[in-house]
Amino acid sequence: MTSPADLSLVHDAPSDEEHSFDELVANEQRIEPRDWMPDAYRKTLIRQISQHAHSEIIGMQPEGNWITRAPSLKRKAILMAKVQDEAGHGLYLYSAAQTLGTTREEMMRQLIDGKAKYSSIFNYPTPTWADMGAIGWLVDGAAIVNQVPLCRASYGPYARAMVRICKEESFHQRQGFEILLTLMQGTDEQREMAQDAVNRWYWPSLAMFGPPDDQSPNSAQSMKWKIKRFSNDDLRQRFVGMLVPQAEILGITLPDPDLKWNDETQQYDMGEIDWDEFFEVLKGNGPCNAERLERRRTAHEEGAWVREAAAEYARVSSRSARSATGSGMAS
Ligand code: FAQ
Repeated sequence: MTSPADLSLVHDAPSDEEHSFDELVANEQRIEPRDWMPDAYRKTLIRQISQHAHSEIIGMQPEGNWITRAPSLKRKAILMAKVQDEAGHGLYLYSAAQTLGTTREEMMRQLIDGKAKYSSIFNYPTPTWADMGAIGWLVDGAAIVNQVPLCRASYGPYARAMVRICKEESFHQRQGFEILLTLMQGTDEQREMAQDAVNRWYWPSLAMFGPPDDQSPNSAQSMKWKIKRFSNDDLRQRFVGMLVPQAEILGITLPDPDLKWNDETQQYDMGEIDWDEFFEVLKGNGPCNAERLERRRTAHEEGAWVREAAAEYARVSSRSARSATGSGMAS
């Protein structure tokens, strides 16, 4: 007869599937859509990848605001290409999330109903052209620091999507830096505009990395699964270390009086982030949350005819392809 102690052993022993999942992760190999994976791993990935996709799609809005007002044809063409890239990133990411068993419709429904999260950063306004520079330099800069390690995420479709996304983000960051550099070499008014934009975007870009490690409920498990490779605070620190020399080249002041090099820790000490503001933005109370969601909702409704037409076109094309190969006649 099996004793209760034996039963608990039987229950706790990892199944073959669990064992091979753990081995793949431990050996830095990739989990692919058809592999067995723990439910919680699947859920975490759907959560993170769909939030990331929504961020790219909502993230088109603050910059989309400037497409018609970019100061030259060249700037307009570059900005349009950047915003299109962001749409593309959203689509790769939705596709990666779909490989985990969720649907595009479900994800879009959650976004439109205000039930899904997207990055806090996209709830801030873009009142001046310099905001395009600050978004490129700071927001895309933060995105690169956060996302390069995701190219090594344990889930194959996510990691592969991130490789291309990071290449494009790198171009985005440089175009933002170049907008700010041009403004900083211009008139006093242009320099003030650039500094003002950096003053407004600096702290929200630091908050993008997520709450401090001791308030980040998902980090420890995500790092064990090798989805995340570094903690929120480590990446934030790395980002600040990258910004300081670039700010010097620009001649821009980072708006943190407590920012200074610490010889002992070999990194920058920095001031306190306003976490109350961050959590308010997450609750939907940021300066532009309502506007961003409303715009997405309207675009979704106005785009219904495009989705219907595309679905109909796909249906008719596959029917004519079937009848051309004879399979339509056989059925
Ligand atoms: N905003 O336990 P953790 C871009 C939530 S793309 C809103 O630390 P986790 C490109 C978090 O979801 C920018 N919510 O969570 C671009 C969680 O809530 P939940 C997006 C945030 O997942 C540039 C709760 O707080 N990038 O910029 C934020 O381990 C220019 C507790 O947090 C990505 O999505 C936030 N900032 O770490 C486009 C990268 N931070 O889900 C246009 C992939 C945290 O439990 C223009 N994502 N939360 O209800 C990640 O690396 C991670 O998901 C983190 C959060 C680091 C964002």
